[in-house]
Amino acid sequence: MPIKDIRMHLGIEEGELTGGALRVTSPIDGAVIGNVEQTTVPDLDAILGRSIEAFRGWRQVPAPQRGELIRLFGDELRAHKEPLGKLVSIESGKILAEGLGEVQEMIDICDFAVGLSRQLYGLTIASERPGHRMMETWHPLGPTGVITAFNFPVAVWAWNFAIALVCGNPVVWKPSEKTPISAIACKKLFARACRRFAAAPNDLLAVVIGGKDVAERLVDDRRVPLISATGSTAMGRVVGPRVAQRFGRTILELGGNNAMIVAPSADLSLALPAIVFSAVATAGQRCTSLRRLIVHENIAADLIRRLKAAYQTLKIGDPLDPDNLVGPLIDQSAFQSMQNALDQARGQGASIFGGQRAVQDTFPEAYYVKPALVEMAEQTDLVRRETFSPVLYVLTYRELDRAIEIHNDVPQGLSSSIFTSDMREAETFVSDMGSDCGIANVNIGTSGAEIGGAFGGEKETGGGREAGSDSWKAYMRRATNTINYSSEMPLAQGVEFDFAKAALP
Ligand code: UN1
Repeated sequence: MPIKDIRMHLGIEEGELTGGALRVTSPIDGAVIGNVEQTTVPDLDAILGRSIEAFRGWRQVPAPQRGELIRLFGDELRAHKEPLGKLVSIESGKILAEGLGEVQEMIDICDFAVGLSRQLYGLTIASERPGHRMMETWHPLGPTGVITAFNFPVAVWAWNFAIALVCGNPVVWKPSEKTPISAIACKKLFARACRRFAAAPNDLLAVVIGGKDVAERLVDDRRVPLISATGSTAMGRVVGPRVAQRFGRTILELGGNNAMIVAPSADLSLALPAIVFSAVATAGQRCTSLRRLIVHENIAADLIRRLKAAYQTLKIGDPLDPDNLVGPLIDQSAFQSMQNALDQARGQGASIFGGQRAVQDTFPEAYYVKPALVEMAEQTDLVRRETFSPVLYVLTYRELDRAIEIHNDVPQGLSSSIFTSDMREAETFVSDMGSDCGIANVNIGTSGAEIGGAFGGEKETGGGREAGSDSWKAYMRRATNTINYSSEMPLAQGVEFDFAKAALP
């Protein structure tokens, strides 16, 4: 399906992709796929004003009805899964199966949010005073700023959007400058859902396309009580303090340096596909991509041999061709940082398999690479750093305690896994003494999390949680209500306050 057909299927007008100042290229071949208009700072100011208006109306719509709008949006996504998945592949470079998977992840979170819209539960709490009742109520927060990265151009936004909307918050979305067309498409699909839903105010969703100036303005604006930002730790270091400065809230989902421990009892017929998928899918450009393999020394040689054999046969090329499993890196700078990391590893005595540029003859303007296996003698600062590309460092261990120590000895804390058939090892890994990450898996890889769980991680990963479980609470404000239905006015903590001395009229 050529881009023109995709555009038409998704309801994007030709004029929306021409004449703008932001040139969008596909990482598949470097071809220009659109020139998109950017949002200016004054535009953003007006957009935020309209978002506040939308909030005033939307918070009055009962939550289960808000869920109905998300149900309709989920229907649009189901109906447009194919063209949207293709667009995601074209704009981000991930293989089509993963592009479609990303849209499925959007559909899943919509379903979750529909159910959630009837489950925004608060607690009731026993009051210490007679004739009193305490309860918690959850209220919409206000416009939610969502900043997303190129690697998951639509799913991560959808996690935030679907939940924010049922919680009663409009969304102002700043997608990556590398993937704005996917965002425009999502806006079109949401507009279709809104047309089938009379109670939807205008401006429940705004897409702001632009660079640093627009992002900074969004982050600093007091009208936006919550900023949910996904991207690098460097970005989070700027966003976090700026939002904190105005006492706003953040959900930060930043870098990962995800590891897998492979124990002697591991079923290697399961570990191998899990490693390959986690390390090379999305060309190693997932937050959850597997970056470190910590293998027991007794099985390391065998596992590395089998991994090399698997890596050798991986088909690299056009992500729209179903034969290929590895698409391109997003751009030249991603390629350069991968090569820099490999050069440094070489300087540290590593043995490197793969890592070279691939299919350059077919795609001279694009950056395809052979995924790399890098055997390191120890975990150096280079290994502790996240390089957003398919580089898998391999380390060995003798005792599980040491493996867990190596595992946790990185600044990031997103995803982790252990392959073992030993129940003691598995339970230790997910215990208080085990992985320090937000996601800790047993006998599956580090990537490809389901939306039902809370997604996010610790340390430099930023601490935020998105998607399932009770992540919704971050999108609402909690009020504690104490209700007196007695005819007395007792005070808490048993305080005796002699009102007679106050001569109340
Ligand atoms: C991301 O890379 O920012 O767990 C999100 C996964 C996907 C989401 C990744 N479900 O790999």
